[in-house]
Amino acid sequence: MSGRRRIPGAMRMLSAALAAASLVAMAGCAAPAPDEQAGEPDVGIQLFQLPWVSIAEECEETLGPNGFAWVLTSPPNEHIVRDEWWASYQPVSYAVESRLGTRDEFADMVARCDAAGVAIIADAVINHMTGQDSPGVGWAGSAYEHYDYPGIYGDDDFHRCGLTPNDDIADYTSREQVQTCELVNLADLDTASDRVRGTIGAYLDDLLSLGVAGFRIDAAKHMAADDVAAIVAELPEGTRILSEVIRGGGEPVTPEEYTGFGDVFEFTYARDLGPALASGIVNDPPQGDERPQHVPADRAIVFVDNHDTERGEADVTARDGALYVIANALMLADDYGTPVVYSGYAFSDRDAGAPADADGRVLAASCADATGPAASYPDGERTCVQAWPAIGGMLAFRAAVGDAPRLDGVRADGAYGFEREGRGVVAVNPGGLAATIEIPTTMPAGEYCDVVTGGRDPVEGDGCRGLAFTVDDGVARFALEPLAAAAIHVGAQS
Ligand code: LAG
Ligand code: CA
Repeated sequence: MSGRRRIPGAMRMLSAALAAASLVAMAGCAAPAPDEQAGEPDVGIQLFQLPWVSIAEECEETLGPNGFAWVLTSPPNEHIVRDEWWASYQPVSYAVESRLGTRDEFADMVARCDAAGVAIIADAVINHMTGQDSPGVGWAGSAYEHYDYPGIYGDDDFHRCGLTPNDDIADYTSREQVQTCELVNLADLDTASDRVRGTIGAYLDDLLSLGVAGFRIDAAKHMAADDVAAIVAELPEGTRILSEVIRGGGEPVTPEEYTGFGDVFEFTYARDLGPALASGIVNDPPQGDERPQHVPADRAIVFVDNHDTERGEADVTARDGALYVIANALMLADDYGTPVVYSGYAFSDRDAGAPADADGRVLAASCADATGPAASYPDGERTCVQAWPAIGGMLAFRAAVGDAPRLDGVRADGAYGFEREGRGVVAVNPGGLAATIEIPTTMPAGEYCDVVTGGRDPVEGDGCRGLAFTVDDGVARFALEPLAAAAIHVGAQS
């Protein structure tokens, strides 16, 4: 008895739309032979502040070929006219017209991504409207005031919590404040009202009519779970719902309240992974279904960082290059949750919008020829994480290991790794010294191409494009440079 326990594998729940994506698109190595144990694509990519025309191109050029199943877009609604990226989070109307593109461009994106096997999840900002105290005109020409959006919402449609001097949320231990007061002065919709629910529902239906597969529910914590549930209940069966509920210690509103009608972003995952990598000490995660501060695996959306945390709490971001690859490799090799990879642009000012033209339209950008990570990115440059060879390789690893259980990890020389039973092994060295690590495995003996550094050469018989590692006598051996990740799987023998 080896004493290696098995962590119960998580069956990932996927909507029909996502499951329909084709395995043929897997990249990083030659197309694997049909394999019953291989997994369905489930990985998403957040393409932050990327215009619709560019997302369409990414679906065809990088996302489909690399095996991504879905894209999380930035909000498509009409918004206030400002240069900062967060203008997107202040809706003026539900017209699908924004600095990221027109309604026609949005529809074209959805169709082209669909054809590439990639579903679209739209960021739905439905907790609030603008935070502007003075009247203004939105991106598509709609006039508005703080509590008046002609034709959509009037004064009666907003909460005025009356619990704090300026109606802003001040105390996150108060459920009533969190859900009925204003988040940074953003006019808070009365989501308990049937009228408001109907108006939000019509907006979501409109996006569904354009072909989206589902929604990220922005600021879900700031709406009662019952309110979100009531809105979601009117949507067609199978609509994917990803609620953003930032877990907060000692807060009464919890992510668990939002799991009855969809998935939730599990912030604890990155909060465990980031500091572990930054300190160079990685351990096995807590075991089984009882992971503290984690929603059940089949409800969790996991991420290394997102557009908020890369501007705040995240310990590891694209700025960290190789360490970021390690973080993503561990996440993509894991059996907990559905991962969403993040791709944004470099900045030194947290408010800085994506590069735009003189009228404020965000400029198109392509990652078709990108590699990475780069040593550094000048402000405004796209990180193009979706095109990094290591990320594509890890998506191929994930597809190859499918639902194989994650076994106990091994630590040696500051390196860490684990097996997905019989299907693949991942190893990382987050430290500054070279390390050697041996990980027991039931994979067949042989030489395997490391998918992080290139995988198998697509030209038959040409071996590996990058490194190779061997499995021998039931052990996978990895010699790892400082800040390196490596992964081998049964679909990529040399
Ligand atoms: C979110 N999730 O719950 C988004 O992920 C997050 O990016 C949004 O904040 C927030 N909720 C509201 O949708 C972002 C920026 C804020 C910005 C806000 C509204 O992180 O900085 O606030 O969007 O645009 C900005 C100013 C505030 C000001 C407010 C209203 O920073 O100082 O009070 O606008 O004018
Ligand atoms: Ca609210």
